[in-house]
Amino acid sequence: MTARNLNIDGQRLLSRLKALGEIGALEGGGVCRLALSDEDRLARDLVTSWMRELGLEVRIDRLGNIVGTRPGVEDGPPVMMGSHIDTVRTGGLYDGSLGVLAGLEVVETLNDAGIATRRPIAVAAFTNEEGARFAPDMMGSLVFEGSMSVEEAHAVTAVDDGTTVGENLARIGYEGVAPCGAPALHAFLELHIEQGPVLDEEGLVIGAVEGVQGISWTEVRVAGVSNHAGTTPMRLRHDAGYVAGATIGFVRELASLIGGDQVATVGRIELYPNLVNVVPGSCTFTVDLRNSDEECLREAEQRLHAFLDDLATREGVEITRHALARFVPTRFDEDMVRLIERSAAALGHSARRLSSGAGHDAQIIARACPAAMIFVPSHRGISHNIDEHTEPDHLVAGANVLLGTLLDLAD
Ligand code: HGY
Ligand code: MN
Ligand code: MN
Repeated sequence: MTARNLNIDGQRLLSRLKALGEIGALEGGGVCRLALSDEDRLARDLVTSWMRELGLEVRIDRLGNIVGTRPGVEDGPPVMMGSHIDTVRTGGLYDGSLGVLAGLEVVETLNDAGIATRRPIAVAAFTNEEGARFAPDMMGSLVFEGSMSVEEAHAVTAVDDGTTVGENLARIGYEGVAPCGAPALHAFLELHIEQGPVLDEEGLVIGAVEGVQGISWTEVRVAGVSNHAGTTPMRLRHDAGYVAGATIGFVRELASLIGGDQVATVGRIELYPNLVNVVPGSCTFTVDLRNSDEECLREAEQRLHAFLDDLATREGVEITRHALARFVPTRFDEDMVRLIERSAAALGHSARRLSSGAGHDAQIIARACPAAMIFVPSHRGISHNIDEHTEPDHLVAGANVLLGTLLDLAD
């Protein structure tokens, strides 16, 4: 059998996605597999067992990044496929998992067909892509690629229980010994659900992703004065909750003001003491700003900072800001984007180019080697939501485009 008329085994891919989705399964659907949680450990155990069954050499680095490698006819830098298996608290079955499991499916298809590729092939599951529990997002690929030190990452504390990345890696038994940084890779491919509405609305199957928009995450801490909700006249208040509320409204207007594809979200908010009859004395909230244009993103950040400075004076509170994550817009390798388009056309799948609204490991690995992404549609553009859904045919189509593109790169 030649490599050209190979197809992945769709049922096998779908059953692995189902099996992985059972780890952290939520009542009523969806998945909660927060980074370095017990559910993440179980998922890691399952994925590494599959890697070993496929004969891959499994390597775990000091941040728990998992890489399974299949030798090529020649030595040298591998072509890597991969993504992440951690999820947000209200995650779906496919965000991240598809990219890792489709990589395993490509390997098993080549094993079944007895096909050896010229270059080695690797499949990666990067630690903590979501950044929901430990910021920044794409932490694992940042450390794997070398932009973030493993020591810095180990020291990051969780928003939920204050424990560190290092403590949790040790607790779940995934602090490996392999060094991090400066990986030797020939190319990197990530298959991922679009998580937006474009492919679904246009009735297309494959996205050849040209790049990822810029991302700015800020944690804002407000120190006001808690006081009695009934006895404190409005003129005497220093209301931390009001600052959060005003900012939520401000960022919505900021997105319209900046225009284009600017998006803005206050996703996490904690009031203290969070009681019905107490003026909030302190508050912590996050602001997520994104734009495909770096200048516009910078303007959005500057306007947010000016708004908060002015609000602090007017409300008589103290506001401190802490950058949780900051990524400039990324362009993927044009030749690889073309390979993806060619592979989709060869399989007869409708396709278009588009940019990614979500952050991905590929945008970090693109700093170490040529990288690109393949998207498949998200039903009604929904993701980071338990109703996240992608048609099985589309999942299989994406994995076949991954196989075709991988073979172009590995031979
Ligand atoms: O936030 C993101 O874009 C990604 O899901 N971590
Ligand atoms: Mn993802
Ligand atoms: Mn995600």
